[in-house]
Amino acid sequence: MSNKSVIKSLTQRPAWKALATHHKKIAKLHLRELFAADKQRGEKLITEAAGLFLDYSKNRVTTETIKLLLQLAKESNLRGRIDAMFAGEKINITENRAVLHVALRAPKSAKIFVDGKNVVPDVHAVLDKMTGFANRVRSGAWKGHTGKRITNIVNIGIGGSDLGPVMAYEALKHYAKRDLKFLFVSNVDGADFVEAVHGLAPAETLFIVSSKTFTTQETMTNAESARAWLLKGLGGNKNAVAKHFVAVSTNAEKVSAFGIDTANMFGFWDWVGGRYSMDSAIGLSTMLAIGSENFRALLAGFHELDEHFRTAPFSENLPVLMALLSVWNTNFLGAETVAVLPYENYLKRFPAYLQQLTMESNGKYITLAGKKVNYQTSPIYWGEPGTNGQHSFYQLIHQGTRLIPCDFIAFAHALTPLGRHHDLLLANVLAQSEALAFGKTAAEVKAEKVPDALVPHKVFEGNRPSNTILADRLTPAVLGRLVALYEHIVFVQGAIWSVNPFDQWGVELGKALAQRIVPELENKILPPLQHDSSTNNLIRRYRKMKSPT
Ligand code: G6Q
Repeated sequence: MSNKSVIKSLTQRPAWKALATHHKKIAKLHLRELFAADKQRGEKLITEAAGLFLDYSKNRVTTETIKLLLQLAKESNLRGRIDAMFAGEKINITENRAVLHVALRAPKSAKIFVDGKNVVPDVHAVLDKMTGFANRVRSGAWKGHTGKRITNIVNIGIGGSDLGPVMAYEALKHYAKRDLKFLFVSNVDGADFVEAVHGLAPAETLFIVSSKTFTTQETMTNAESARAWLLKGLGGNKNAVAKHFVAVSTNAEKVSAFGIDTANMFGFWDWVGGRYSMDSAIGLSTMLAIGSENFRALLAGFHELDEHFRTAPFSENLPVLMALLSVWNTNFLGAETVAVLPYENYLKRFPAYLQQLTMESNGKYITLAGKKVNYQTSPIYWGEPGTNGQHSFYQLIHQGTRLIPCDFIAFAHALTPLGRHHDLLLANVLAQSEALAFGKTAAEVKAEKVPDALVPHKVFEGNRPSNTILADRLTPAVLGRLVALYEHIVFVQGAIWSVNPFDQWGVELGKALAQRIVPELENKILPPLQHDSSTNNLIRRYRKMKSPT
């Protein structure tokens, strides 16, 4: 099927129809029955690539379900879509852009073209520039305005220019240079900035202003406050800015207007979407923390998973299978969310990172053809690290009225082994997926001599689907593979649902309305308000509350 060929709307694809019929047939099947019917199921519905082992046997599927889902991928022209992305075609059609985060981690020898130009040398030139800078800061060769070495690094950015860096810093803290302190400021709420710089010495502080556009309200407001804080702390000499501010951006003009020397600007390109940018120069704070070798290992991990995604048959392809299972759970089993549950404390920000990646990408009701969908698109992704979640919201996953498919992520080795902790952690993750799948019947509860009145409360229906991903240990390379895995899951979901995962028009309206409201809050004289009666009233009330006189 060529990339240009017309794809039927999703519910008209033969495989979709077949899946709907198939669903009726197997909807009542319990995971207990599926496992009883095939003693080897847990050894069959597995796949492994790039050091990630995936057990998807605890999903409510049969081999027929998988076959039909693979057929759906084919009818959705997934192959064509993948090839188009890797070939640098402008698949982000609403912004007329190529989508080439895969080029950010391509080896030097690779050739990836956008508008006839190989972009790989540019990618490596920026990486080399980042390396030179990171080495100077880490070694202390880079000095602040007063000659002191840098000990605090504050990344200022929001959305895609924040969530990746924060997540990666937390995830790879074990590999970080501990005499450097890293802080992340994103919110326009002044508390974020004030708390981040609390107790920091301006003479030892470096700000990285990370903004693709260099126009984002929150980031520019925080950057201005940072500049004022620095200048106040260093006696007001404007020359200090060049030693304490660097920028990651695509907008050299605005960077230079801010007072940052463009020699200290690290660039990227319009074919890198914000939420796909943690492995571009947006990862500068990550490289400063873990060093360039570890950063390159992270990129190599991404690339390994990219190659797997690009070349492995769909039936063994981790992102393809996980995406298809999520389509099954969402569109046929009616699941509304996916819980991502890493049993690795260093991954505590991974669910937050995935929220943007998944929901900003596929939270769309308009198809590539500009039509409204008649099916659900992205589920809500959320989660917390285990075992903490077990003592809060897992109750709902086990006995609530909703179906919550779970992705469990675990590692064979702890980065910080401590007594029995790791075996206990792993016992818990394995127990959770077992309990969710198989539950506990009334007969089993009664056999424990539970009083009759309590029996229904102690029954677990089970039949709750989950995936388990097991890897050796959380290294930079493994983090790269995990992030790439979810990036490509999102890509496959987008291809099935026929939406564009690479734009985000849905964030624009609120931004524009806020711009309009700012003067209505700030002006001394209240301008005539032309909102609805609720918004008008809230504006008046806020003004009164902030200055009662
Ligand atoms: C991500 C989005 C969005 C973006 C931020 C920050 O895919 O585009 O989250 O990253 O709005 O934008 P700037 O980097 O331009 O400041």
